Amino acid sequence: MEEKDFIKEAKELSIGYFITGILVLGLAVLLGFIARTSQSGMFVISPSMFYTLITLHGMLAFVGWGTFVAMGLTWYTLVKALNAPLHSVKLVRFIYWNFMTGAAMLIIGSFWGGFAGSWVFLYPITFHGNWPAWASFFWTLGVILAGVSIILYGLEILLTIRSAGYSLWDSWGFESWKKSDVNDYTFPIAAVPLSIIGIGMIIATIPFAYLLIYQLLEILGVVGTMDALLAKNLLWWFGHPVVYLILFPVVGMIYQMVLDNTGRKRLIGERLTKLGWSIAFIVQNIVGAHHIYMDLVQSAWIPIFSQVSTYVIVLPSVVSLYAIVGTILIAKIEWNLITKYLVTTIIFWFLAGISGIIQATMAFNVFVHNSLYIVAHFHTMALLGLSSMLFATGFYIVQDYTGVDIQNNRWANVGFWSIMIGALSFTSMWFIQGMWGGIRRDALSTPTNLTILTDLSIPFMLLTVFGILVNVYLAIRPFANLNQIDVYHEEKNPSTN
Ligand code: HEM
Ligand SMILES: [Cu+2]
Repeated sequence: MEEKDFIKEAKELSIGYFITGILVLGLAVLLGFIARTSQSGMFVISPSMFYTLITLHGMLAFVGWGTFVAMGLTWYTLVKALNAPLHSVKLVRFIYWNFMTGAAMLIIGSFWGGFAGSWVFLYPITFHGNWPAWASFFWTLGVILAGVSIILYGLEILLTIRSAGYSLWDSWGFESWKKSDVNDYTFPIAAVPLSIIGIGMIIATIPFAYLLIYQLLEILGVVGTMDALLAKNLLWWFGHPVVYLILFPVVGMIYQMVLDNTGRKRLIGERLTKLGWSIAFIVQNIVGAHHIYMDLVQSAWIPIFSQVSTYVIVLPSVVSLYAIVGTILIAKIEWNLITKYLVTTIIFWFLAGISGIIQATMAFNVFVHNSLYIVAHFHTMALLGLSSMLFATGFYIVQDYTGVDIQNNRWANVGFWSIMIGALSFTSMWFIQGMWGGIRRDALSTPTNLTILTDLSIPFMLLTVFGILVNVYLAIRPFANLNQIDVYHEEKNPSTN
């Protein structure tokens, strides 16, 4: 069957984001590795260099790879699920270039200017480091540009859904409130998480933008200082949902891939799943205060409310896991590198969810706040879990587009197992160190840190970095070989003449 032009176009756009993002990831993990090696004392960099490196590592890995590629792979998933063209290809290109400009400013501000306020740069740290004001300015402006791209991303999703003729309420899962028979549902399930994150990001980015613009004006000396607690609330209002900017598109990709792969039209438990998403529609934007339980000056109702709402937001994850695993179990899924990454995502999404619930519970948060336990939790989620699905979808599209076989490349399994073994090992060490009292962002690695585990983690981090570089190679190699393509296509669809 001839592929529709708009699907091909969306695929090209998604590939552009994916290839750019995976190159950024390759650089980001090298920085993380250098930082950890310095903690182990093998070769020591200055504390200010250490903080610059982890600041940039966090921003590049999380935003430059994670959210950027999740956004990029959204285009293909959305168009495929709706079977309708994007609202504006021009806007999608603008989002890309605007984001790239922001990333360049972040790199200049930190590498060159020495900005090292951590990737969340909690107010007012921007004003108290040993870096010049211009570095803070570049950093803040870079984040603002990324924020503008994120708002436009949300808008483009909603406009695409509208121009395909669907109701937005249906796209947010509310169809399940009105109709009890799943066969009456019209909105494709894979686009539901995309629409939820679209509206979620438009709402979440506004308070954050206020904070950023305020900070920019403060750097310029136009306004005075802001209340620090208010600033932290504005930051975390956005800071938690931005994690969903990776998770929700990834869930959409999983739905779409499971349906395509099993040849089914619907998931098991689709009504329950849509009900779950309709709850996420509201709750996604009112959980962020669980990051500041330890700010004891905050009115007590805020952390209590946040703990409850965080428990509630677990629901869409639980019903999604049920729907995905159920569908895979009753319909046969083809077992290959790509579905192996998909299943890995499901496993670590679940496991990271458990440590997430622990952190979200105040009684435990007292012990793990700002410890390496947190670092272990989000690397389990972002690296082992979500990055796996970004690899899966990215590889799938590149393979499909170029016709070059990635999944049977002899390096493919080397990459997969290096990342799995390496990252599972080093995150486990962080979990133990965190429970032992090891604090995060510690340039000097204090004695409470079980430093033996810091040393032991180095070979496993090296293995992970190696695995990621293998994946970078696998992703870009097909473009070097474009004249040898079609071998894969022919093997897959032998010509019928
Ligand atoms: C080979 C893979 C990776 C290695 C070796 C690595 C290493 C590190 C290290 C050493 C730190 C500092 C921890 C501390 O506070 O002591 C860190 C922090 C962090 N990492 Fe990674 N990481 C990897 C992959 C990733 C990925 C894939 C993501 C996101 C998608 C990510 C996101 C972050 C973030 C957000 C921080 C916090 C930075 C901050 O505190 O400002 N990392 N990582
Ligand atoms: Cu959170």
